[in-house]
Amino acid sequence: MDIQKAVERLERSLLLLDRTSAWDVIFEVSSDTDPFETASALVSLTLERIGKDWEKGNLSLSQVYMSGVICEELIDQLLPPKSPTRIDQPNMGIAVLEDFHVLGKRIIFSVLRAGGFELEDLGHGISVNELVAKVSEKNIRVLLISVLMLPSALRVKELKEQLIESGVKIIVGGAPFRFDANLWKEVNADYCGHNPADAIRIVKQITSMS
Ligand code: B12
Repeated sequence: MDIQKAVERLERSLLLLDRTSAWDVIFEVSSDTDPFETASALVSLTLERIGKDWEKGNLSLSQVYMSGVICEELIDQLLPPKSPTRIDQPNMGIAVLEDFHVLGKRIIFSVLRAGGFELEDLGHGISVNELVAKVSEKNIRVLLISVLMLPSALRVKELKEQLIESGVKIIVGGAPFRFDANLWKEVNADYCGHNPADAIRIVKQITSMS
């Protein structure tokens, strides 16, 4: 199916709160070769479009909210199961720093676990100090950070400063890093990814180096 048409159809279904037709679009798209990857990309593109329309004042926040809720339900039904084959790796964790946009973290968490990686879900809406405490308590060596708001993205710099001595590697992802391609370097992150495939590639790279 043409992805642009699928985005338009999914957007219409979400704004009408029509779960059945939203599911139909996802189902048709996910019959391709990599079902979860295609469906999560479709959800990201559609929510991004809805976010832009909200920014222009064409939609209300409640419409964005309900679209997010329905997408969470759809993604939950599609999430790949944890792989029984485990990979030898350093301790890893994932969190949404400060903000409450949880969908991206949920996708990255499941995709990595489906790929055989073990990682701790360190939560969302978490402050820099709380996260540093959790990282030390659980001896995390690779930390994945998902943020959707610019102020949260900027806090990564402070996080890195507090973790620099322990040598924890930070991988960042989420909308602010897509909007500004240099932001990850400005906040001193070690790596930046834009989708689940990037997350797997970067984690494999770090694992092969350790
Ligand atoms: C849905 C949504 C909401 C929902 C969230 C529902 C939920 N349960 O998560 C609700 C309605 C609650 C919401 C609230 C708000 N939102 Co909002 N929201 C969005 C929207 C439209 C989509 C986000 C989303 O879920 N996308 C789908 C997921 C799957 O995509 P994703 O998170 O980007 O993740 C993918 C990749 O980025 C990547 N990825 C993500 N994390 C990571 C991490 C790693 C390590 C890697 C490798 C990859 C990776 O992989 C994922 C899968 O492909 C965005 C628009 C946008 N362009 O993103 C605005 C947006 C993020 N929101 C915004 C704002 C301003 C708000 C509010 C402040 C609004 C308000 N006035 O109250 C609040 C703040 C809430 C808070 N404190 O966190 C702004 C942020 C602007 C900015 N510059 O900071 C945006 C960009 C909209 C806009 N264009 O202005 N929001």
